[in-house]
Amino acid sequence: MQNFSEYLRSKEVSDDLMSVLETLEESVKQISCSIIGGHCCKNAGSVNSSGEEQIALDLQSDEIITNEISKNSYIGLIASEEKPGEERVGRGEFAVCYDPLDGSSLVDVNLAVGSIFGIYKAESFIGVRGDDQLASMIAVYGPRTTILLTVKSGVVEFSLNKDGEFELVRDDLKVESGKMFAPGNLRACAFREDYKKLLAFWCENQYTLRYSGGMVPDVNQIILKGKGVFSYPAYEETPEGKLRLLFECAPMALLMEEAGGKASDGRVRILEKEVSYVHERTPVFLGSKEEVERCDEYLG
Ligand code: AFP
Repeated sequence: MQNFSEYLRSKEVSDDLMSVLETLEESVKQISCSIIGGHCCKNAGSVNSSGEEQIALDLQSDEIITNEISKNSYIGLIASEEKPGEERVGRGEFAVCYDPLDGSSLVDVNLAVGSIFGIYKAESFIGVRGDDQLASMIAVYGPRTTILLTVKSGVVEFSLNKDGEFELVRDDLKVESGKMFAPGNLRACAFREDYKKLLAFWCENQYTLRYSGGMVPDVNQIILKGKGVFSYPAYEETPEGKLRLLFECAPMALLMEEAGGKASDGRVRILEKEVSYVHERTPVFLGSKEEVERCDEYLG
């Protein structure tokens, strides 16, 4: 079984990018420990730049990643969902954006949560597109701690073993067709006939519902099962949608497209959208080609 570094070497990833990814791998190991440690479910008494209540684990996860990144001179720029804006942290040419703990409202009810990372070479995140990413990865803190990674040559899964090593457990993951849906933001149905009609299609065609309220485990499931669609549309109350382009949608979109799926905002590819503000939100539809095209048809 290849470990994380052996896999990267086998893909001839450059030494500097490998070092960056190993830093993020180490962060994930530490976050996994802090979640299992069970503390920090309490509210931190603060809100992030998106106006969302922070729990102590959000802040602790952010601190773990920021601390590990500070030791890596290849990384010069960071942006975190838990920080107000991008921060220059050195002269390195790599830029890492991350949602340190996505699904924090699920921690206290013991549901799976995750971390999301996008890796670029950029002087600023303003103006980048998801297509500019050199790599992206998500970590899932569930019964097992796993990582889905792409270095733009397919998608692979690693699992943290009892020796504290991530080992490669699945490679060349592909998303084809299949009747599974993860429909977010059902509130929008009160305002959007088109979303109601799309949901009716899925229900009338006996799709299997798989929605946890955590984007990371929900998208992870679609990639591992090789089928399905995750939807989170906008509506009057959230005209740009809820999910963040830079921290959540672009890294996931890269994984989905590398697995042969699609990712759109209902009109354009997520990976083509230029970031104009680090906390910018977007509607998002991720999954098999067929299902995302259906979302575009119904909602575009
Ligand atoms: P929290 O981080 O507040 O738990 O939100 C999780 C999330 O950002 C994403 O992981 C989910 O897919 C989405 O929000 C769920 O949103 P709804 O609560 O509107 O279903």
